Amino acid sequence: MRALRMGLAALFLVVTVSLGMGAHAQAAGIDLKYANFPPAPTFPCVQMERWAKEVEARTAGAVNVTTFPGSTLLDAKNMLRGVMQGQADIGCISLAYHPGVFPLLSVMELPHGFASSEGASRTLWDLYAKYMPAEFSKVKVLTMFTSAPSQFMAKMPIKTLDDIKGVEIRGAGSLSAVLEKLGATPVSMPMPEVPEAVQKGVIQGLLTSFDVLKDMKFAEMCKYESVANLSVYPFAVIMNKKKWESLPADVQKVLDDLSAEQSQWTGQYMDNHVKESLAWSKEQHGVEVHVLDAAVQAEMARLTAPLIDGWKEKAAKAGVDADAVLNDVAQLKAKYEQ
Ligand code: DTR
Repeated sequence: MRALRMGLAALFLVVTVSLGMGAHAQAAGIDLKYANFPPAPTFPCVQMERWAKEVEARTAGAVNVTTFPGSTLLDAKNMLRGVMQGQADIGCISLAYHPGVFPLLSVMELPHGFASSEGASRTLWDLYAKYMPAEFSKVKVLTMFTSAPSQFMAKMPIKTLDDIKGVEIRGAGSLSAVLEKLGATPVSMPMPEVPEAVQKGVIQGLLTSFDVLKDMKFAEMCKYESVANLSVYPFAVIMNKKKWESLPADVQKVLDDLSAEQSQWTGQYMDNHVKESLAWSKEQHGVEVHVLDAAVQAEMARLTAPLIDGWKEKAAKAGVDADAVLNDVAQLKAKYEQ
């Protein structure tokens, strides 16, 4: 009897110890390959490293994330397909690089006048969570975020619309359309190709957020910065669907619980980093920063407003309730940017 009791106690001990090893014990040894397209110092890669660290910590080391910045595993153009086919488990995509593929969430490329990456990133994530658009049905979305508002960085001063008339400037997707409406000559290409295009004189400048002045060294080549506060660029971090389905429920929960937080973290990081990058660029490279006059900014808003109608038409054709989505964007923007 005593022996039986001791045996039961030993069994109880074994069971509790193995349960106590942590909820992720069953998941030990999960390796995830995370691909990113721009260089390691840029914000999409900084947020990738933060995400990897958080996931490893929150799964008590059961999940190991190997990161591949700078197109070392997949480049910008192959990212979406590469993740769907499983060349990488996770990848970061810039929605603007895939015109027509995201009829609903491309709404975030329109000139809504977001003042911060945090406000725009949280709006983007809430929109995704509310609509769960079919355009992402073939992948698992882990998080979303946006760049900060887009500004001009150029080889020559830009103070009026005349200064960009016919000038070759880089913008991707809807940002190319913005440039076209403003009378510039838009040139579309993924971010990693832009430094060489500026160097070779293929383009005279670019339209994106000021973080790249430091992170991609544009401060050396584009000495004239103009604050225009044009559209943000939306990004999505996606995972191969089969890989996602193969993960234990407790690991899936850790990743799901991180989504909204990661979106906000990235927005906050970006907003702070833009300030830091501008200060560094002034100090190290003596860049000149001009805030476009209110009248010029108002004229830009007037010229780009028709892009919203263009989006509505395309979105409606894809079965999106465009007015409802635009209404949500306005409400979320007001909520997150009060
Ligand atoms: N230019 C946009 C968004 C963007 C802003 N900063 C970075 C840094 C690295 C890659 C992209 C971006 C874009 O090309 O997507």
